[in-house]
Amino acid sequence: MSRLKKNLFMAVFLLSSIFTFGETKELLGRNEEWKYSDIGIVSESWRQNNFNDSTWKIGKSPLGYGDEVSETDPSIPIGTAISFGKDDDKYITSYFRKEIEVKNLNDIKELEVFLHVDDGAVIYINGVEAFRKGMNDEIVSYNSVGKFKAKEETFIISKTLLKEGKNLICSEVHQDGPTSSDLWFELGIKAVLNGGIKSDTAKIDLKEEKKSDTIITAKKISKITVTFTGDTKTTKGFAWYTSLDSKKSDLQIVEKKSNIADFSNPIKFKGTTTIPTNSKK
Ligand SMILES: [Ca+2]
Repeated sequence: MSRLKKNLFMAVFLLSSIFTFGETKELLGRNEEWKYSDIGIVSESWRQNNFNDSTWKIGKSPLGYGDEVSETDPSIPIGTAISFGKDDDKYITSYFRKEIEVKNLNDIKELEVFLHVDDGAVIYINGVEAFRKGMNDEIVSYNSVGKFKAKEETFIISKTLLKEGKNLICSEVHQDGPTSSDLWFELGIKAVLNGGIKSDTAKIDLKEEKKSDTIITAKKISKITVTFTGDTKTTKGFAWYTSLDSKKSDLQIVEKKSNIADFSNPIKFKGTTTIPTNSKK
């Protein structure tokens, strides 16, 4: 293998390894059953482990009312229609509880979360707020209104609130007002696992010895371009293309020693994101 070709192979392999959403394990499916309260205000201890939710109802997700199918993906029907009180004076907040089982916490690097909420939500893991969408930064109460304009998002959060074994996930979903016509709550959580990504997650076409525009098929990365300037042993430029729902991605580089890349001690770079003029999606 010529030096140039070898360099190119290394560069492209390493680039294919930046994908940090790589190997995941589902912790909470988007269509699982939740316990829920749809009767208005609840006790302040509703999101604690020792709260007695035996009188709460049980329903399959997505939960809500006013929409037969998801507004962002019409192939997803509502799982459970919940109550809302009076039509012109609906309950502002509805409450949801779910227990999940976590095994081998040490193998988990971080969490990939999907949330579709109408109109806003605060999510707690084991009684502590993990994140919120569509709610301002103030302390939330039953009467706090929200508006998550994007409606759905997939994003990464830290695993620090998780523990080995049983974990309690709680969500309070807020309407944007008492006459709002619809409510939607759909949450999924995947564990992003530590360790390497198998090299077969990226198929690299090296038959054509292109110096740039090398196309790979990897999960969620549609294309990587490599730019060579000056001494190729020390300097390379690259851009990677992800879909618009990847809000940001960072680059990790490791030396390839076998077919498994070891990411325990990578060189890390922060990337910048822009929408290219030639590929707007
Ligand atoms: Ca609404």
